[in-house]
Amino acid sequence: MTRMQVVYSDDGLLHNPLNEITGGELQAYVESPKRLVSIKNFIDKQPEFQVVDPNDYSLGPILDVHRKDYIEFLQTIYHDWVTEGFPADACRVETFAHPSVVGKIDPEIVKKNAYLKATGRLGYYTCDLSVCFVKDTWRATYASAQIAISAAHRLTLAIENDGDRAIYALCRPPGHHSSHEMAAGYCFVNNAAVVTRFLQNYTLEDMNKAQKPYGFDLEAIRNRDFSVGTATDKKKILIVDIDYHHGNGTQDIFYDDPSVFYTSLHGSPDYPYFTGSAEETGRGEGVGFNLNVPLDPKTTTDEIYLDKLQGVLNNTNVVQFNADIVVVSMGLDTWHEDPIAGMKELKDIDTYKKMGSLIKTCQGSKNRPVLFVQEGGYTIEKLGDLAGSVLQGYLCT
Ligand code: SP5
Ligand code: ZN
Repeated sequence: MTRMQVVYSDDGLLHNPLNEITGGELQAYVESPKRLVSIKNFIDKQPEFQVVDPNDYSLGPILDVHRKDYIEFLQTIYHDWVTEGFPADACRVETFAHPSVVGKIDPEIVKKNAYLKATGRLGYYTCDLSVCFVKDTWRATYASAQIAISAAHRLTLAIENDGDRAIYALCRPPGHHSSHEMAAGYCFVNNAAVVTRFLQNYTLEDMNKAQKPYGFDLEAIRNRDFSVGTATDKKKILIVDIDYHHGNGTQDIFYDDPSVFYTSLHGSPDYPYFTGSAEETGRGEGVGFNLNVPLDPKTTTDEIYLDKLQGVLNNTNVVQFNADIVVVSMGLDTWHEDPIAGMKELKDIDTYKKMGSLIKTCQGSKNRPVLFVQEGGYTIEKLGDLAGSVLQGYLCT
C-alpha cells in the first residue's frame, strides 16, 4: 500500500480566540482548534497515513518571506495590548491604515505613529476583523510554519532516497491570506510561501543543518545577517490553491517572480474582495506566472469545479512552466455546507477524491513531488473526510 506521512503537532491547538466579526456580526471564532482535532482523528484511523512530529528550523525560513518587524509584531502584540489595559479576549484591529489616511505621508512617519499604541500596530499589520490574537497565537503560528517546513524537509529527503513523493502538513493557523507584513483571513504566517522559499533556497544539506540542534549561528539568522540557504539551482514551484478563498497573500508574495507559478480556483465575488480576478496575471518578470480562476459560488457544480481544476493543471502556461515541485494550498471550504464559504452546488465527497487524482495525473503536476499544506475549511465534522478524500484520491491514482 502507498503510504503518506502527515506532519502534525498539538501546538496548533493553542490558538483559540473567543470570537470574530464576520458578516457584520460577532460570532464564535470560525477557525477553531476543533478543525485540527477532526482531521487528526480521521487520519489516525486510516492505515495509509503515518503521523510524524515536526522539527524546529528557527525563524530563518520564516524570515525568508516575512519582514522582521512584522514577526516581532506577531510575537509581542498580545502582551502590549493587554498591558495597555484592553480586554484579554479581544486583541484585534479597530482602525486600518487606509491609503487615503496614510498615502501622502512618509512611510517612516506613518510607521512611527502606528507604533505609539497597540491599536495602531494592529491597523498597520492586519487587514480584517477575522484576525484575533490570544496569549499563545505566536506559539501556534510558529508551530504551524515549522510543521510545513518539516514536511518540505522530509519530502526533499524522500525525493533523494526514492521514497514517497507526497506529504501532508496538517497545520493551523492557515497561511494563504498573509503577505510579507500582513495578517488577514485567520492567517499570520504564509506557510505555503515559507515552504516554497525553503524548497528553493535550501539544499538537502542546508535543511539538515537548519534543524535543531542547529548547525549554524542562530543569532546571525535572527539578525538577518545571512540566510542559511545556499541552493544555486532555484527549483520551480507550482502552487495550486484550492481553498475556497483567493490566496491574496501568496499571490502578492510571488507576483513578480517567474520561478513560482501561483494558480487559484476560488469563489467570486467573495472575501478577500479586492483580488482574484483573471486579469491578475503577474507583474514584470512575473507576467504569465499567475493564474486566477474565479468561480460563481452559486452555480459551480462538482462537475464544473473538476473541469476547471483540470483546465488549470493542463493549462499551457502551467505545463510549459514545468514545475519541479507542487505545493497544494489545501483548503476544504469549497464544500457546500461550509458556514462562511462553500460552492452551493459542490456536494459530492468523491469530488475531493477526484481533485487528488487530477493532481496526480494532469500534465502540469504529474510525476512531481507534492506537498499538501492545510489551509481553510470550516465544516468541523466533515473535515477529516474531505482532507482524507483528497489525499486518498492522490494516493490511489
Ligand atoms: C484561510 C481561510 O479560509 N480564510 C477565510 C477568511 C474569511 N473571512 C471572511 C469571511 C466572510 C464571509 N462572509 C459571508 C458571511 C456568511 N454568514
Ligand atoms: Zn478559505
